[in-house]
Amino acid sequence: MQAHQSISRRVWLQQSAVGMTAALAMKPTSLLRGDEKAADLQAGKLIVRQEKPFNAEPPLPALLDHWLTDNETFFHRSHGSVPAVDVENYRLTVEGLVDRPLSLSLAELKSMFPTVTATATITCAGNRRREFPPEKKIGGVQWDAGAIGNAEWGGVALAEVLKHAGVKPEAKHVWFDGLDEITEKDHTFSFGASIPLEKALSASRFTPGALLAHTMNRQPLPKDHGAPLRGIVPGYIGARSVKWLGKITISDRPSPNHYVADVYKLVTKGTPEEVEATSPIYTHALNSVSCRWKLDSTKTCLTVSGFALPSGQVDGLIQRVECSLDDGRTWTTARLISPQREFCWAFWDVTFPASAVGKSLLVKATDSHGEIQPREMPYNLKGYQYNGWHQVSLNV
Ligand SMILES: Nc1nc2c(c(=O)[nH]1)N[C@H]1C(S)=C(S)[C@@H](COP(=O)(O)O)O[C@H]1N2
Ligand SMILES: [Mo]
Repeated sequence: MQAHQSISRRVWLQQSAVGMTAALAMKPTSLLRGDEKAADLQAGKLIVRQEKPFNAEPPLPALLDHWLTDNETFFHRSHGSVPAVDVENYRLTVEGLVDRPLSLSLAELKSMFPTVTATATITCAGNRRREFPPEKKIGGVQWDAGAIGNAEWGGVALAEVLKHAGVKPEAKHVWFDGLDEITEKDHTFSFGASIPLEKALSASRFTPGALLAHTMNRQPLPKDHGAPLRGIVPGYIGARSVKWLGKITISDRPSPNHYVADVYKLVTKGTPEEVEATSPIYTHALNSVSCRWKLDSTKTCLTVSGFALPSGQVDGLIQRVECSLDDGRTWTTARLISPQREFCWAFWDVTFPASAVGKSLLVKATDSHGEIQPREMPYNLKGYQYNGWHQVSLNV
């Protein structure tokens, strides 16, 4: 216990030092220069935000290398250590308000239900946390904007498994429990999440409402990303996509797990009353970020590129991405240059005369549900869902 505390204290100190420098430098301009970040990535590096548990994000330019993020480039976000799962004896259990509780091996899961794939962007609710004003001293992993990635997930539709188990009429929520163990204040528990049953049973044109995934970009799901099986909930914050999934429980209420009942809520004071009265975050917010910029060979044009993510509602697409070099007085519309798909990010670029070098650039997006990014995101205690206009200084 003693050892554990001193390690986490050291990590915390390191982290807050990093957080401070970053936060001070973030406003009004970003620390992140496109070329430095690309060099980092060539060395095969993720930016480690925390060693234990391992939390890391790619440099921003690397996000744009492929619309489907390489598994090696995909951010890692874990609240505890990666559990050692004995795949031979692994069972997924389904219990609670069902007619037939299930206990399924991986082989059974794969053979009993059709294989489906879904392309979905997963973003951590804490992505861009360090852009909240530094005086608010928001704790937690100090993410820049790289805690996001897009992948083709393969597995079975959760709805099929639930149909097989037979969901009782009073059921309203689906709980997920991971096989990892998290210790906080002498209390050990698993990571958990829940989603409304309606989302679990829904299906859109491209994807089931939720997936039990065992592949990521057509490769076996990597250990760090939840092998042998994880939930994937397109359109929802990453915290609802439970890795190392061990148990599904059908209930008439949301999960009592810490990560549903106490955190991942937009609260400002955090009193028990406020937390209790606030519903859990489900869908992720509309967002956009500029990730790299480059002068052309004749040094007459500067091209800026980035990603934009529609809010996680069904059928959401990015409608418009706009950039401003004059603090939001005038805006230039960017081109959308990638596939556009529900629950997925889109890439964009915009070209300015070279005189843009040295200026500060703002970006904001609008989606097909009419959501528009706010200039600033109102404060919340845990620093979730930052989606204020992203600002960088264009230094080359
Ligand atoms: N079992 C378990 N599942 C988990 C987590 C965790 O700590 N334990 N972290 C969640 C959070 S907060 C996010 S953002 C995503 C990150 O998924 P990734 O590490 O594959 O990028 O996993 C989610 N699922
Ligand atoms: Mo997260």
